[in-house]
Amino acid sequence: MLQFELLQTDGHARRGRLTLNHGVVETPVFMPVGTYGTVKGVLPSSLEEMGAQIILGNTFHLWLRPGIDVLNQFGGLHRFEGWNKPILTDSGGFQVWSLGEMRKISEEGVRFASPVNGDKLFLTPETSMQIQRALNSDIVMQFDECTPYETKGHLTTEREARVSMELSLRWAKRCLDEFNRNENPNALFGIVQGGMFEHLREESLNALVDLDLPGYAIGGVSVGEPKPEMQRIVAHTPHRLPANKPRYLMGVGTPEDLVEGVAAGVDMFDCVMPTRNARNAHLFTRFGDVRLRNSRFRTDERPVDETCTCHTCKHFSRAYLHHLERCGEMLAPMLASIHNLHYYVNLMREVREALDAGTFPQFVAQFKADRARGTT
Ligand code: PRF
Ligand code: ZN
Repeated sequence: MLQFELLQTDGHARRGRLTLNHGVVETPVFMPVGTYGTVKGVLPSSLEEMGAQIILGNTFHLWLRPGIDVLNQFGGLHRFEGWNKPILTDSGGFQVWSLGEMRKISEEGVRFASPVNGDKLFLTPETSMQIQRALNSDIVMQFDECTPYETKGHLTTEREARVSMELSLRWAKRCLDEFNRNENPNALFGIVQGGMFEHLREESLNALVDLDLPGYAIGGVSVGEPKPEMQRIVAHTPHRLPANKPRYLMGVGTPEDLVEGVAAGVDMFDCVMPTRNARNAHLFTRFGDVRLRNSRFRTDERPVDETCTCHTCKHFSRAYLHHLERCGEMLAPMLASIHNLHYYVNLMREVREALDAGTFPQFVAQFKADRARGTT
């Protein structure tokens, strides 16, 4: 079940509303990453408080631990992790790919040794669909092969990118067949691949559109390519996808990347950056980035961002966060994660409000000026 309503557009930018099995998602949206069935260090109630509408989970990790039997016992991931709103799960393709030399890819699927206990495992488009069915994810991602930017010291050639893209297409068809084998209240998204080659991206996109899936993602970007290369692909692909279906840019990126993505026609984003950077005391704010370890914050009574309404900024000073960080206290990454996720979630809320008001271009100009100003 999935319904997508386009409410407003400005150039390629879109304001939409996605209705899923577990609720409604206003787009553009940022989706916090909860790989192992938890957004690291953040309570579900905090996610709700900051306005998160949908979170991610990972097929690969949850298959290894706790395993399908436990997830079936709980009737899916929602009850297990205590999150009653929509969930999107990645298929495992990207995570298996990240294992590097540990895996062997064939037409049938990917063979690899479990990083947990060394067991021999085999993940296929069919098993990925079965696992995601057990997770009961509202949005199920196709099993794909993420084409690398570089392999064994050379840039991926057009030939290599085509072979990989065509494999992902055959896997998309197998995913759809398996997904449709039983009644399913959820929605399957295809993933456009094609490396850095625009004509391959168009071939991938056209073949996926022929499958008439309820949504589409752009994969294979932010995989080590230079920023201008990523920007070229993000400018090329989204607006070529069907206007009446949601578009998801996988694993991107900085606040600037998100705003650029919206302008290019993207509706959905996820990235580990807000939570990972928080654990390294790197905070995002309206006025540029803050590194909490800097000793200039030792006596600073101001909140991290004076315009921020997050729990961290409402209750704590930079001096206190700096202190927690220096002492290695658990609360430091927790409060930093709350602030960073709030920043990302709220950035997309501001984007939606600007699109609603017809002021998106002015918003983008102000966003860039504020971010470039830097913190004092
Ligand atoms: N495929 C899948 N998941 C992903 C990616 C992909 O290409 C990326 C690329 N940035 C992130 N996550 N299945
Ligand atoms: Zn804050």
